[in-house]
Amino acid sequence: MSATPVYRFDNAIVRTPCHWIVDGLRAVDLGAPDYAKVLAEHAAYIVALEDAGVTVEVLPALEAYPDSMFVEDPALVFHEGAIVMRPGAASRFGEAAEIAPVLKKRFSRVLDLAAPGFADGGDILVLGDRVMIGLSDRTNETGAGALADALRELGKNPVIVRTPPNVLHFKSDCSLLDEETVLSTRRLAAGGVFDGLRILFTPDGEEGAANALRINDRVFVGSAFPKTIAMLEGAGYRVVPLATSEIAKVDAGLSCMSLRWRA
Ligand code: CIR
Repeated sequence: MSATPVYRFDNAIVRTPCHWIVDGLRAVDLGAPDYAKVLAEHAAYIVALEDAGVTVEVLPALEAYPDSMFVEDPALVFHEGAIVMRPGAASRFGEAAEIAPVLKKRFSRVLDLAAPGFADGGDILVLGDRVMIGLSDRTNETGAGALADALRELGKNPVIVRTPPNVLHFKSDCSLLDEETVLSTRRLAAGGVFDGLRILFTPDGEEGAANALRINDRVFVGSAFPKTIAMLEGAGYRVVPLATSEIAKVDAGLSCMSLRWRA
């Protein structure tokens, strides 16, 4: 385990949602998100980060990239440095070049994921002793291999795992709760990826709650998931419920909206 818990953060970067989020990528069309409501969810998320002791830099909206508010995907950040990713969706690929100069201002070490593979930050789960890279429709074998090399350069211990079919990102279905515990759907954990860790399973019908976010002494959880909230509170976690119903329409949850690190 690391000396400082991996969920200890004092800095974050977020990006203001652009108007074209209404055209954001989605696997199933449940209707377009309402822009004003997306802005409200995003604003509440920033307040929650600040309340948790995190200093938040808010980047301007990028109207050319509908999904650009989900800054977790084009980059990966650590205390030791940052990696500019190669997003696996064609409409999102250019987001990496937009975030790169921001990272160069904030980190002394910025590595570029080597071409030609692809990898999205949403497929990366950082644990205390290893960094899981989930293969998915957005992260291919070549990208995962290049990312493993970059992670080793930063002193990390990468492990390549599989995301089940029809799950957008590895972290759509799991999150870290503490260095011994993950929150996971049953379908993701069924492959044995979390063997050796304590697993709290999302209650049936609340699989969407799995993309929670541990920040310092609290866990952000979607407010539409009361059974998960009760389960986590019962297990002793301090839960901060946050509205995610609009961003859920474009397959997003609570980790996607920020890059977080300990400076
Ligand atoms: C996409 O499909 O790329 C966006 N609509 C949602 C991205 C969610 N990001 C994440 O889970 N890290």
